[in-house]
Amino acid sequence: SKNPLKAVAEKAAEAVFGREGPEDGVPGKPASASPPVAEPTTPHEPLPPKPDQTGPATVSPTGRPTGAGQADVAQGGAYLTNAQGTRLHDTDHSLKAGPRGPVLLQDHHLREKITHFDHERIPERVVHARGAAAHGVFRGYGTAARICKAAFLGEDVKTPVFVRFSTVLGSRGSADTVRDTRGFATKFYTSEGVFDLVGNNIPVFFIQDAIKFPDVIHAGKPHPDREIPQAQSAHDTFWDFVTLHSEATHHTLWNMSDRGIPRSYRMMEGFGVHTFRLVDAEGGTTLVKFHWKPRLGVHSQVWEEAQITGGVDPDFHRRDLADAIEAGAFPQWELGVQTFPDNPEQTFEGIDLLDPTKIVPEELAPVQPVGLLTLNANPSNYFAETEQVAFHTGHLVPGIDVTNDPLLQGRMFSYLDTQLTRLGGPNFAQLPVNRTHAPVNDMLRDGMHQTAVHRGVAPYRPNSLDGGCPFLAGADDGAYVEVPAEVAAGRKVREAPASFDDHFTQPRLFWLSMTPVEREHIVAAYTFELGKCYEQAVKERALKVLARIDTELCEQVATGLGLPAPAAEEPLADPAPSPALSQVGRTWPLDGRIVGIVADADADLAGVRSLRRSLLERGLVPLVIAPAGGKLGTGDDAVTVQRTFATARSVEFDAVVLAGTPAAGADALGARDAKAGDAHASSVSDPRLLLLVSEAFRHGKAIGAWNGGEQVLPAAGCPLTAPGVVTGDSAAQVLDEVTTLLGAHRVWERFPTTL
Ligand code: HDD
Repeated sequence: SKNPLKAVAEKAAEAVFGREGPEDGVPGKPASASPPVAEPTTPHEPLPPKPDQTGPATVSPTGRPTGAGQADVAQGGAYLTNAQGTRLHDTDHSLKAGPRGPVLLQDHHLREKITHFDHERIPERVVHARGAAAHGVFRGYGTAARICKAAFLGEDVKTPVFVRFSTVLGSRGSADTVRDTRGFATKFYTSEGVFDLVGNNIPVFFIQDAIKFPDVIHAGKPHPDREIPQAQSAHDTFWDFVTLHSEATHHTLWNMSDRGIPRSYRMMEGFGVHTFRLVDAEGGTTLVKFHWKPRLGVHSQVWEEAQITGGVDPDFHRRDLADAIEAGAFPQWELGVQTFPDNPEQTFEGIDLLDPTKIVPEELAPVQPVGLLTLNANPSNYFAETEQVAFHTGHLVPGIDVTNDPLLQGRMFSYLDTQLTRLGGPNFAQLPVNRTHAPVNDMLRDGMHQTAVHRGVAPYRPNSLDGGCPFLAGADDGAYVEVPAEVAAGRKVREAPASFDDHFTQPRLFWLSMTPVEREHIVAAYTFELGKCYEQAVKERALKVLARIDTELCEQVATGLGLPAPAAEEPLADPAPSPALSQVGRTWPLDGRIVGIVADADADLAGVRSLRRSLLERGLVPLVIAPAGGKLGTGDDAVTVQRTFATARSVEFDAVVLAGTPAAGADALGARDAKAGDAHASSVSDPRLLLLVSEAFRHGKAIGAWNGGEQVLPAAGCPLTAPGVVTGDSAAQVLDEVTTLLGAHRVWERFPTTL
C-alpha cells in the first residue's frame, strides 16, 4: 500500500536537493550517471526462510504488523504537532525576547518537549534489567492434552507469544556476554488469558525461599560504596553470600560452567525451574517441570571470548537475535515437560520436587515435547515492548497451577508489586505489549494511567443496575479454578523441610556429568572469579564448598589461587551422572552460524564467491573480511567486503576460512603485479589478522585455508597439523570439513588451553 508520507518526503527532498536527488551528500549537486556505491558493511546476508520457518504472520499486541514490511516511520502524519495535536511552526528555537534575549516562561512547547524528555526513563528492572525480546508463535502439538486442559497446548493451536531474554545482574546498558544466569520469559497470549512462563536458562535457583531474594541480589549487585563491578559475580559480596548459603552451591556451579556464558540466546535451554501442577479436563493433576529445548542446540562462548565480546560488541546477543530474525533464520525451541505423579510427598525418585535447587535428571524423567516456539518478528519499539513488558508467575490459565515451592510462592507476590513502581501504577495490563488477547471484563477501575473509558455505573457484583453483569463462570465455562490441593495441617513455622538440607549431592551430579573439557572450563571459571576476590576468608570458605563437590575440582582451583586445598568435611555422595547435562559430543544444525572469509584483492576471488554461495545455500552466514572496506576485484563479479581488519574480531565468527591465491592458470584477474604482491604480503602479516586467527584457534574454532591461505597460520601460533585446521587446494575442498566441524560447535580436542 502507498505510504502517505512518501509524497511529503519526496517533496521535501526535492526542495532541499533539487529534482535529481542527493549525491555524495552534497545538496544541490546534480546526480551523475553512476549509482551510489552500495553500503559495504551490510551485516548479514538475508537467509532464505526455510519451509518450516514460515510461521503465520505475527501482529504485535497493538494489532500492528511487526517486523518486515512495516512502514518505517516514527510519525503518523505529515506535520509536526505538540502532544495536543496542534501544528507547530518551529521546534528548534525557544521563544525569546529578541534573537539574543532571554527565553520566555510562556514557551509551552519548550516546556512540554523538555519535560517529556526529562521523564523518558523509567526505573529499570531491579534484576534482569538488560534484555532483548522478540514476537513469535507457539504451536501446540496436542500431546499434553492427556494431562493439561490449557487450550493453547491443543493440537495445532497457534498462540502469539512475546519472549524476553535477559541477564540478571547488570544494568540496562551493561554487556550481554557477562558470566551470569539468563532470563527466558515467555508471554503466551492465549484464548483463555495470558500465561507467563518466567524462567531462566539454568534449571535450579540460588535460594530455596523467596525471603532470601533481596539478600542474594544485594550480594550479586555491584558493591554499594563504589558501585562496581558492573554485571559481574567475580567479587567478594557475591562469593561471601554463596559460600555462606550452601544451598546456592548448585546454581553457582551452573554459573561457573559454560552455561553461564551462552553463545547466543538462540542456543540456550530454558527452564520453568519450579515444579508446576497441570490439570486435565477431568480435574486430574500431574506435577511437571517445563523445559525449552533449542533446535540449534546448547552452545556457549569460552571465557576469554566472552570477555572480548563484552568490549568489542556489548550488544552481541541482542544483535544476534535481531539479525537472525530479520534474516528469516527464525529461532525455535520445543517446549517439553517432565512429568511426575502428584503424590502427597511431592517427591520423585527421592528428589524433593518443591526444592528449586534440585533438578530431576532427564534420564529418570524424559522431557516430552508438547509444542514448538518460533520467534519470527522483532519488536518495533524497544521501550514500548521490551522495556514495558510485565511478566508475572501469577499469570496462569486454566490447566496450569502452582505448587508450594516457597520460592515460587514468594514470586507470586513480587512481580505484581515491582510493576507498580516500574510501570507507574496498577494499569500496566493495558499497555499494548501486556494486553491479553482474550476479552477483558474486570471490575478494576481508575488509577494512574487508566486508558480504558469504562461505561456503566456498577463495577461491583452482584448488582441489579448493570443488568446484573458480570456473571461468574464455572470450570465448565473456562473459569480458572485453583486445584483444591491438600494443605498439611501443622504449626506456623519459619522452617524448611529436612529434604531441603542436601546441598551437595546434585552439584556433584552436575560435575560428574561434565566432559573433561567442560570441567576444565569450570575450574578456570572458579579460579578467575575467586581470584578477583580480596577477602582471604571468602576464598577459603569457597574452597571448603568445592571440596564437598569434588576433590579434583577443589585441588585445581586451590592451586590456581595459591592456597592449600581443604579436605571434604563430609564423605562425597555418589550420584549417577546425567549425560544430558553436557553440551559436548553431539552435532547440531548450522543455521545462522557465521563464517569469516579472509581475503584481499590478490586472493582467489572466484573461490571466495563460490564459498559464499555454498555457505548461504547451507543456511550459514558468510562475512568477507579484508584489509580495507569497499570491493575486492572489479566489475560485476567484485566481492563486497563486510568486515575490515579494523572492524573484525574473532568473536563474531564461528569459523574462519583464509582464502589463498588463485590456482595456477585459473587467475581470472590476470597476472599479479608487483604492487599487488606487496599489498598481499603486508595483509597476511597484519597483526590484526594474526590476532584474529590466533584467537579463533585458542577458542576452539574451525579454521580452513586454501591454496596458500595457510601461510598466515604458523605466524598466528596455529600449527597446520592441529585438530580442526583444514587445508586444501580449493575453497570447495575445505568447505565440507569446516561445516562438519561446525556441527559439533567447537573443536573440543584443542582444549586444554588456559581458558
Ligand atoms: Fe525473578 C524478573 C526469572 C526468582 C523477583 N525474574 C525476572 C525475570 C526473569 C525472572 C526471567 C525477567 C522478566 C522480564 O524479562 O521482564 N526469577 C526468575 C526465576 C526465578 C526468579 C527463574 C526462580 C526460579 N524473582 C525470583 C524471586 C523473586 C523475583 C524469588 C522475589 C522474591 N524477578 C523478580 C522481580 C522482577 C524479576 C523483582 C524484576 C523485574 C520484574 O520482576 O518484572 O519481581
